[in-house]
Amino acid sequence: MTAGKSYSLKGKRVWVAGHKGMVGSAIVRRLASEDCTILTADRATADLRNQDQVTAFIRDSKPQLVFLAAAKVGGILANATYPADFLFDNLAIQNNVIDAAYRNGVEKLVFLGSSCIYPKLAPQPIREDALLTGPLEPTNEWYAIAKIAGLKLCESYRKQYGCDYVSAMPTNLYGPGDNFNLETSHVAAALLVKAVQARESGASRLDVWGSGKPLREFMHVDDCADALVYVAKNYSEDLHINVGSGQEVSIAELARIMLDVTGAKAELVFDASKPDGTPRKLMDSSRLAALGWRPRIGLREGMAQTLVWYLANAAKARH
Ligand code: GFB
Repeated sequence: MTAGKSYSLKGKRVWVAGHKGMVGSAIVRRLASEDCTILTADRATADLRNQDQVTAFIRDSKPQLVFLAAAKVGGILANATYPADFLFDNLAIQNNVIDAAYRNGVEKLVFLGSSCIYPKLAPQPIREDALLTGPLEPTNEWYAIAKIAGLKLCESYRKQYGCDYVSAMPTNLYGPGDNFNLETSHVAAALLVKAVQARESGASRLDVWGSGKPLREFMHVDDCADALVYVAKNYSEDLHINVGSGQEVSIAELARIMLDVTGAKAELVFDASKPDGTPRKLMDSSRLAALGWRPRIGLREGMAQTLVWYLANAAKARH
């Protein structure tokens, strides 16, 4: 595969939209070792759902590269509970940022999507060309439709205006800065919190939503941030690119890893009243590998590192 033209970050003004989120904050950490100026905007400066505020921020701060990591995100229950927010807020954020970027001469933009853009029953591992070949998983179709619109918006600005705007689709992520709220979080953060609580309380059971059978591919957010910077530098094609780790486990296996990592002694109890979601979403990330990028952080090692971060940071905030 041809890598397309390469893009240097040297001396560039780089806006990380969504710098307070798990992915955005990891991109900021990663960019610290690049010779570039990092720009951020908190919500008081620019509510990304507001077109005028986004336009003013981009016009005044003059970024040359934008990482669009800002989004309304959440786990399987949050997606089902807030479908309007997941669709409307995400459409608004990406429309505002991508269009204002174009109108103010932003040279390069990396839009972040998600592996949930693919059909529920896509052939595994999922290649980029599986997009729009079948029905979506109902538990996250609102978020998926927003993200599909976002990647198509980038593609359309490439075609119509010649913008070097690309889209990357990360797999399920975890790590420092994750959302550890049990109602709205993704599974990795939720099971980490539950295992810590079981260890602290000596509880004999740990509740796992659904059957425990769905398979998920997990990637540490620092690997993801490294891949996104690599994509910014080395990828320039119309088609979006998968960003996966190849590390796939069942939810039950993930729960057992959490028990091991935390030292909790609980028994896993599966709650069939909660949804399983899509049975499997392992991405084929061979196009990214062909560009020369590899993940570095193993799942168990990454979870242990996240536990240390959680105990030093988020756990304190809960008490
Ligand atoms: O991570 P998760 O919320 O979302 O759930 P998805 C993954 C699997 O873990 C599901 C199970 O089968 C859940 O039922 N699970 C078990 C749990 N225990 C828990 C728990 O305590 N909390 C949570 N949250 N899940 C998301 C999409 O899908 O993937 C987003 O909703 C996004 O839109 C993201 O695309 C990457 O992996 O099913």
